[in-house]
Amino acid sequence: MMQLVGNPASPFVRKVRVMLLETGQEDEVEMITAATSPTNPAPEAVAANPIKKIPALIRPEGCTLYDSRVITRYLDARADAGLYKETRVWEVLTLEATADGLMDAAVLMVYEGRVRPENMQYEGWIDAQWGKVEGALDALESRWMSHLRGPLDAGQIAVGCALGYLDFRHGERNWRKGRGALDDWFAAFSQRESMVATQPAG
Ligand SMILES: N[C@@H](CCC(=O)N[C@@H](CS)C(=O)NCC(=O)O)C(=O)O
Repeated sequence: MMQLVGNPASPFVRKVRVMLLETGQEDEVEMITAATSPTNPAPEAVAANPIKKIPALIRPEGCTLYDSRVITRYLDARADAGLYKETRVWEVLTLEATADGLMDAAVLMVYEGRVRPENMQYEGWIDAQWGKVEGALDALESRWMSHLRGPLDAGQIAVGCALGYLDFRHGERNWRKGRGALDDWFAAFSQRESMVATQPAG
């Protein structure tokens, strides 16, 4: 049985879990919960990934996989699910990279507040990370809506998890303002069983 080192609060882990549900592979992976942070890495994360991040996918045969983009692509190939369709694979990967970049910035903002001592926190740096989030949101709203509305793919899954993370950790920043198309798309996408089942809490 494969093992997923992860945590339900992580948007990168959620991407993998949504992919497992959407491709019918959820029963083939056991979840190993790891509470990790840059300054206090979980032993499970350290053992599975030299970069000490989650998710990592431990396979009985073959090397342990990281990071999330490698895992989602592997799971798609394993199930022959077509969520990285060959005819538009570069668009799908770029959309996924956009969502992942948004998540990276949004996660770093949370770490800045939680992991760094208060007198070492730098407002300008936090604002700059939020600037990246907004850049990604604006690109989604202005350039990616028709792709997002098309048949399900890995790029959409990543965007769904990224927006879910903004609601979870940065709700007060009101990402929906001026982005009505993306807001509508996310309202519908959030209703998918895979999204409902993986909603972060706490
Ligand atoms: N590029 C990585 C990012 C994963 C990531 O940042 N995970 C966070 C949790 S949301 C983590 O493990 N952080 C611990 C650390 O930064 O050391 C991926 O796509 O898997």
